[in-house]
This record gives sequence, C-alpha cells and structure tokens, in this order.
Amino acid sequence: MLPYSLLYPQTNTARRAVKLDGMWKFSLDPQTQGEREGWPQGLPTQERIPVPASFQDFFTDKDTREYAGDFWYETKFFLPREWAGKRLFLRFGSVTHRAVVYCNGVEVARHQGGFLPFCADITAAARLDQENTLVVKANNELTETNIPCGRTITLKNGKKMAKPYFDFFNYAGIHRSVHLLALPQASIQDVSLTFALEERAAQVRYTVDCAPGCTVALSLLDAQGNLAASGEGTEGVLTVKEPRLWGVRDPYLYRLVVTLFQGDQLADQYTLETGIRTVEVRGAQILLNGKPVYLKGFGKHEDSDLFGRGFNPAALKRDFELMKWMGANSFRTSHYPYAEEVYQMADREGFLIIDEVPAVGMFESLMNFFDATTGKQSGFFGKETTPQLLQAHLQAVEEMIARDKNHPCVVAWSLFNEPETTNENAVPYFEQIFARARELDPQQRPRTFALIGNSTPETCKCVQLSDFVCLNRYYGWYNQGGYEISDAEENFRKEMDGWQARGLHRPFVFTEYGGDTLSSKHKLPSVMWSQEYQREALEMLHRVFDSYDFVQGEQVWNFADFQTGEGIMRVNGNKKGVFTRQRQPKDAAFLLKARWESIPHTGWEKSPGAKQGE
Ligand code: CKX
Repeated sequence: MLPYSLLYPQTNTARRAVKLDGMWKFSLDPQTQGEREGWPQGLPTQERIPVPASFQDFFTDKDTREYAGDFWYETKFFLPREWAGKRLFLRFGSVTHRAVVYCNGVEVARHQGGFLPFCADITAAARLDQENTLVVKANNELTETNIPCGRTITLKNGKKMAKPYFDFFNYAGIHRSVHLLALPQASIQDVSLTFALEERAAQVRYTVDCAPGCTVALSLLDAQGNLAASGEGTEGVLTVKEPRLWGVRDPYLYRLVVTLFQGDQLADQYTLETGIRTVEVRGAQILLNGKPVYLKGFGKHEDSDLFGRGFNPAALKRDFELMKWMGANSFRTSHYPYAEEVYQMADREGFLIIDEVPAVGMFESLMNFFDATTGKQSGFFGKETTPQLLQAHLQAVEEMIARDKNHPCVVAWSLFNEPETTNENAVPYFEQIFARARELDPQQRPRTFALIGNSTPETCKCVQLSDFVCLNRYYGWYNQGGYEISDAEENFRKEMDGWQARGLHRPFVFTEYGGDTLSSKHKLPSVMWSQEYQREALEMLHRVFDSYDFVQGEQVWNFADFQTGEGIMRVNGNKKGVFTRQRQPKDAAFLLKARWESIPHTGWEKSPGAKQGE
C-alpha cells in the first residue's frame, strides 16, 4: 500500500470533504526571501488569484508570465469543533512542479512532481473551532532530475527562465482542487479491483487496505441501486450474474460500497464507481471484453484560455461533447496524468484512456520536434544524474497507478513520451520502469510509450518492452512537408514495412500525427499551414494506416491548439489542433468526423487488402 494513495475525496456517513477552492493570496518570491521573512505564517500581500488555475495568464507583465522560481499561496479555513477526534488532512489534486505545505506555520508536507495528488496530515498542526492558516510554497523550475525534463537558466539581467525540453508552456500553480478532509481514526485506505469474465457471470476480485482489527463488508449495486453481489473480508471475489459490461461509448457503472466496522460500529465507508470490463493485447489486436477495439481520438493537453493548465470544468464538458460529435472513442493524457474529474467523465461517457506519466523531455533538446527528425543523439539516460531522474520517474509511475488503477476508462499506461531510445544506456532504465508498472497494476494493463521519429525499426532499443507500440509520426510535416508529400508517403510506407519486418507481432497505434494549421488560413492549391493542407496530409496518413492490419488506432495531434513557449517554430503556440484553443472546428474536424463515424467503436475488421502483421 502506498502512503499517498488517499482515495478521491468523498462526503458520506463517516467522511467529510470540503473544497478550499477560491481566491487565495499569491506572491512571487524572486529573492527566495519567503522563509526568512516568515511567510510560512502568512503572506505580506493583498494580491489574490483563483485556485485552481495556472498563475501565468492573469497578469499583464511578461516577468510574471515567464517567472521561474518559488511562488507562494495562502488561504484560511475554519475547522468545526464536531471534527474533534478525526484524522485531518489537506489533499492537493496537484501543485506544479513541487510544493511545501505549512499549516499555522508548521511544515506538514513536501511533494515533488506537478501532476499527481498528495496529502498533508494536519491533525497535530490544525486548531479546532478556530481559523487556520494554510500556506503553500511552490516552485516551477525545470531540471534534468525531475519530470518533465528541462533546465532553468539565469539571464544576464539576473532573472531566471525555464527552458523545457518539451513542447508545451511550463504552466504552474495550484492546478487542481484542494480539499480539507476529516476521516475516521480507523479508515479505508485503498481498494483494488480486477475482473474476469465467464459465460454468464463476472468475477470481481477485490482487495481492501484498512486499519487492522476491523471487519469489512462490501455491496455491489447496479445502476438502479439493486444489490448485484455482496462480500466480506479484506479480500475476496464477488460473483455478478448476467453482468452488464462497461463498453466503449456504452458505459455501465456499478457502485461498490465498502463499509468498515469496529466491532458492530460502522467506522468508515467508501463508495467506488466501477465498470466491469477486461483489457488485453492478443496478437496484433487490443481487446476490450474480448472484442477488438480500434482507437480513434486525440492526444490532448490540459490547456485553456486564462486557466492555463488549471482544471477548467467548462473546457472538460466542451471537450467531451466535441469528442462525441467527432465519433472518437479514446484519448491519451499527453503528457501527464490529468485531473481526476477527467477520468470520472471518461468512465461515465465510455472513453478509453492511455494514461501517460509526465516523463516527457527525455531527449536533451530545446526543439525536440525538430532535432529528433535529424537523428541527433544526446545520451540522455547515461548521465551522472540519471539515478535521481529514475527515482522521480518511478515515484510518478507509482502515484499514477495508485490514483488511476480502478478507472474502467484507463486501458493502458504510457510510461514515456518520445524518449531517446537509440542508445544502449536507455535499456536498463526502461526495464525498471516497465517492471514497476507491471508490479503495481492489479489489472496488468498493457504498457507502452510513444516513439519519436528517430526511434525506428532499425534504431529503437526499447520498443520490445511495449505491449503495444505507439508511434508519433509527422510524415508530411516535419518530414517532407508541402509539395514533397509524395516522398513522405513513400518513406512512411518504407518505415511501416520495416516495422512489419522487425516481427514484433503486436498492435501499433499512432499516438501523434498531423501538422500545424492556422484557422485563419485558406489557400488553393494548398500550402503548409493552410486548412486545405491539413486535410491533404491527414488523407495521406490515413491511406497508409489503412494499408497495415497491425495498425489498431489513430490519435491525431492535437485535439486543440495549445500554448507553448515562444520560438520561430511556434505562432503563439502549437497550431496542430483539430479545434482552435477556443474549441471551434478547423476543416480537418469534418474529415476526421466522417472517417471515425464510418469505423465502429469495436469489432472493426480492416480491409482484406491490408498488409498482415503476422
Ligand atoms: N511530439 C517530432 C510531442 C508533442 C509536440 C509535437 C509537435 C511533437 C513532435 C515530435 O508534445 O507538440 O511538435 O507538434
């Protein structure tokens, strides 16, 4: 059991959860004077910004937007007297990229990694029946020993600047909700489920981690609230007769109510929404409930106007409506685990998620999208600091699987995005990450990583570890764009023949493909960056996908235009979106919609002309 696996907050007969979101005091700390000046007790400012949100897009000066270093938040909360005798926690959905938490001036938690939850036990530091001061010191500097990777430089004027090795803006702040929790002394700490399907029944195997000396009772309720199965004890099997399975775009959710007793007293209770389904890779197919599924969808970002990378429920709703309208069935949480509410929505809407750990930028380059196409090597996993990086990466894998293991929507773990795999020193590093994911996931989901263009059938030393192979490919954009597109198609087919010859006998999914497109640009005949060219490039790429039967999915890059750092390759952000950043369609949306609506969500057999993978 992991110390940070605290279950998603819930209020019920035994638990209390109160959101502390709202306007919090905020201060940058370029001189790192906070501790010296007593800021853990409270901030000397009247400035306030919303939580959750990134801090960067509210202000009108560049120094704040581009700020790298420490920054502080403060809020107050009142603790009701009725909570005496409870265990009290603060739970942060995420603070990017690292945080120190103080309650009434006392340090109560430290966390590294900007995309996963952590808790602070405040039982000793907090005061009942009084107002309490909560202060968070955060920091957004990038290093090569934490993920995502990059570096932080100091400009000649003394100001620090983040230099990401990745292609999205280094947004930071308290990005997800903060909850105040009151839990019973004897509590349920974790629940894990696995599923096995039989002819007319399903076996739901469960494990409950809880306080010793307690007894556990479980009830599985169907969507109408009728009892489907019940059990007792910290582990066992629930047999569900005639189960309704959770399916792609056809979700059916049960509720598992776990109750903890001390003697005959109810001590704690936790309700988990769950879908009964299996996922496996067999031959060159991905099977959901034993049926092949072809992934149709997107690589996305958590990125929207004003909120930056902060959780934005309006964008969440709009994005799911657009994905349904498109006929999509899946997405990858490129390039980090998203807010928990995204997975809850995917569970309820029947979308499949490739859940990605924030291991991005593992190729030393400030323009990896360009350098990787040139064959550049950086010896990334052979540095003196690699062991530290590995620890941070393993911690993120553990936290991600602990958080997301019970979501039916999560069908695979993506353990890296576009790392350097052409050097032998990557192999032991990869082996440890892949082994840890297998060890931790009770459902033994497929593991994968997204391969950059220079990880080819001839050069990639790590691809054999993936249960299915994810390719990020930009033929017709970074490779032979514009009038050279006919060469792009030929080279792409050559690469695919190479993969076939390598004989991996497993499914391939395109987790990125596409090209930058300005929503304002039309041109006939097309040129790169025009809407007409985006369509032509996609048509060419789809033609190639359809020629190989081991291609079992396509997730276009990107769902929407998104913010990046400044540079000569970016026009105020990456414009590969099928939608604009304001979530309005480009022409390509209609092309993809027509294609995806013609491919069923499950059970698609490719045309007999497609080249066989085995
Ligand atoms: N893949 C050649 C990672 C994404 C980038 C995408 C791009 C690259 C391409 C790598 O984070 O946004 O350049 O558009």
